[in-house]
Amino acid sequence: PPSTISNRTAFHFQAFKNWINDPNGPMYYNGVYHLFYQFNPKQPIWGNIIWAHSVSKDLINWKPLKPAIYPTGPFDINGCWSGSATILPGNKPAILYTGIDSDNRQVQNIAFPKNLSDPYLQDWVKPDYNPVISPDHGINSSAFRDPTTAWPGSDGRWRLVVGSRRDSQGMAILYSSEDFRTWRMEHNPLHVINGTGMWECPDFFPVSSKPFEGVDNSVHSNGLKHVFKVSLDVDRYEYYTIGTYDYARESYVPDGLSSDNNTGLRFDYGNFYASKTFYDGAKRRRILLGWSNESDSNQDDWAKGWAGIHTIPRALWLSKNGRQVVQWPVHEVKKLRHKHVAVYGKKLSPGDIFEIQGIQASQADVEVTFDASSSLENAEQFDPSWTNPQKLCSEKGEGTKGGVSFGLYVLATGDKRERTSVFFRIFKAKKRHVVLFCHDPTRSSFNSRLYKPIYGGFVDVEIQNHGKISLRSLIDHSVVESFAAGGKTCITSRVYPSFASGSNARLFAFNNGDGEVEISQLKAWEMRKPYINGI
Ligand code: DQQ
Repeated sequence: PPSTISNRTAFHFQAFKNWINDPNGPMYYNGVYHLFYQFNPKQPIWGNIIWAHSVSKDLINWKPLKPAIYPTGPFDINGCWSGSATILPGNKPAILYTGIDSDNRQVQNIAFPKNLSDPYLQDWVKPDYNPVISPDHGINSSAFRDPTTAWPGSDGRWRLVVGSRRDSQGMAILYSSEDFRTWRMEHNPLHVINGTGMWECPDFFPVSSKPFEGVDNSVHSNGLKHVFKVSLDVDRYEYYTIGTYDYARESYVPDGLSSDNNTGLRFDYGNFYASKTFYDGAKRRRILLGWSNESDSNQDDWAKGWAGIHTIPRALWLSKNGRQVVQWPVHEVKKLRHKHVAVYGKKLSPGDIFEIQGIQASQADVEVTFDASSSLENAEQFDPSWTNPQKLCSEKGEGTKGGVSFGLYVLATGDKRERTSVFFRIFKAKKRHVVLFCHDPTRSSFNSRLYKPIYGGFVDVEIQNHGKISLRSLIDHSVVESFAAGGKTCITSRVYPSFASGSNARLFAFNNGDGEVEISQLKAWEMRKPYINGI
C-alpha cells in the first residue's frame, strides 16, 4: 500500500501542501517568532525555490503568511536559497540569503522589512545594490551559499560566513563589513577541513553551559565555547564540533575533545539536515530547527501532495562535561499533551513485549526510564574497532536477541508485524559500559517503495554507575523523534506505516536481552493537533 493521508504529521511544522526543505532566517522579533523556509509553491518535489513565511507566538502554532522572498531581479532570478536573519542595532532585522543569479551563479543578497510597524513583517524589500557578496577571488560560483547570522567581531565590524568548497576542501569563507552593505572577504576562512566537500548551511554560535539556556551571537567572553556545524552535501548528514572562537585571529579552533576524536558529532543521527539555530531573546535560549526529508518515493509524494517537515524546535546547550551539546524539545510542546497513561516498576523478563494501552499512540509524546542494573552483567563485550554506531545498529538490529537490549516499538500494529524499533543496546568495554541507541524501521511498513535506513548513535553516559537510561520519543504519524539520556543523543526517522496509523497505532516496550530490565517509569501522552499553516 502507498503512503497516504494518514501519514501526514499533525504537530510538526509543514506546509499546507507541496515541497519544503531548509528552515531559513528564524528569529524572534517584537514578540513574534518568524520562520521562513525553502518552498516550492507548485509541486511536492524540489524546485522553483522561494522563501515561504510563517509566524508564531509559541513555536508550535504557525500562521502562514504570503511568501517573503521570491525572484525579482537579476541577482536572484533563478531561485532564492537558504540564509539567515540578523537583528541590527536599532532593532532592525536584516535577511541575507543566497540568490541564483541570471548567470546561475550563487550570490549573497540582502533584504529588509518594508514596514517595521507591521507586527508580522510581511513585505521584504531588496535594495538595488544587491548582490552584496559575489563569488570573486576564484570562488566556485556553484559552491557558494547559505550565509549565517552575522556577529560583531572584536574590532566592531560585522562578520558572517558563507559555505563553500575549494576542490574537495570544505570551507566557511569569512566576510566582514562596517555597514552591513559593503562586505570584504577576509584572507583566512573561519574554518576549513580537507576532504569534506561542499559545506552547506554552516552555523556558528556561542553555547551556554547552563541547561536550557542560550547566548546571543554577539556575546564575547573568555572561556565561552562555540559550536560550528555544517551540513555535508557528500553524505547528507550534519556534523558539529565544540571549540573556541579566536577573536584576534578570526578563526575557529575545535577543542578536539569530542568523544569521536573530533571528526564531528551530530545534532541528530537520523533524517535531519540543513538545520539552523537562533537566539530567542524572550526566553534566553538557543533554538535549533531542522529539516526532515521524506523517505518514501517521489511517486508517494505526488500522491500525498506534500513533502518535507521540520523537527520540533529544540533548546540546545553544552553538556556538563563540555564534550557535546544537549537538546530538548521546547517546553511549549507540552501544551499539546492531554490524555495520558503511566507505568511504574514494570519488570520485563527476557523476550517480554508489554503493551502500553489507553492512548492513541499515532500522535504521542512518550517519556520512559529503563533500569537495566540487574542485567548489566549480561552485556556483550565491546570491540573497540566498532566506531560506527549506525553500522553497529544494523549488525545488531532490532531482531537480535541476547546481551542487554531493550526499548520501544512505536507505530506498531497489534500483531507487531508493523513496528518501528527505538532501542538501546549496552556493551561492556574495558573500564565502562558503552550505550548504543538505535532506530530500526526495517519492519515499519508494508509499502515496498520506502527508504528505511537504520540509524544509530553512541550515548555518552556512565550507565554502570546506576543502570538507568531515559528515552523520550515524539511520535507523529510519519515521524519519530527520539531523545536518549535527556537529549544527549537524538535520532529522527520518517516511517510510513500501512496499517499502524490512526487508532490502529500501538505502543509497546520490549526486552530482547538475556536479563531482566525494569520500566522504572513511563508516561505517554496523546498529543493535540496545533494549527499549522492552515491545517
Ligand atoms: N538547500 C538550499 C541550499 C542549501 C541546501 C536550496 C541544503 O541553499 O545549500 O534549497 O539543503
